[in-house]
Amino acid sequence: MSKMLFVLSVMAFYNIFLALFISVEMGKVYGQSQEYSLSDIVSNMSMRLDRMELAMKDKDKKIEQLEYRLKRVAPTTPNAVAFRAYMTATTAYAKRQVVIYNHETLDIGNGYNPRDGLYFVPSTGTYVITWITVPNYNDYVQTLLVVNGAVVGSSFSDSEEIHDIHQSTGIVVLNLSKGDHLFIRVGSTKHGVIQSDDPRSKSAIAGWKLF
Ligand SMILES: [Ca+2]
Repeated sequence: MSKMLFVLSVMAFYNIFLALFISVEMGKVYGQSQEYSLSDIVSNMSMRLDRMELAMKDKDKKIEQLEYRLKRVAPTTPNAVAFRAYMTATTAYAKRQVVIYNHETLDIGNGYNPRDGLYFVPSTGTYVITWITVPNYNDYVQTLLVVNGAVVGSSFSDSEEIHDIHQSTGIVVLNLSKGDHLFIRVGSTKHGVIQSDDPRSKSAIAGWKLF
């Protein structure tokens, strides 16, 4: 009986040992597979981040190159309009006479005529019109911007009480339609001539279409 008990005890001990051994080994394998899996994920994410970082650097470089090219290439607008002309000599104008800026330096849109000082609007849009008037010493002159016969802007240059030049600049932003015409004319207040001999400042007109 005791021998039987001994054999049973040995068998039970063996079974317990076997179960423990298997569970420990399986635990090792399981643990290792968990470890590999996490490591793989981290490694994979790290590689992806590296690739994304490289791609972003590449895109940054391309954006930088495009910005550089944009700075070098002048914008081209099919409907661009701009003009500028100035007076080449000091001229005596009567009251209400149209001022003629006889030297055209720019006329994109072909709207300005340097022979009569009239500007015909080549395309409808919002425009900036500006003009500089330089009075002679001790002179004064009012100049007006006239569009389709209506005064829409005024500027007054006044050196009356001093032997000095006090030029004035008028600037008007307005909507214009194709075919409208405009010019600068002398107002009802004036004394003397409009100067344009001095290279330091010339009487001029300029305009451009904003949009
Ligand atoms: Ca012209």
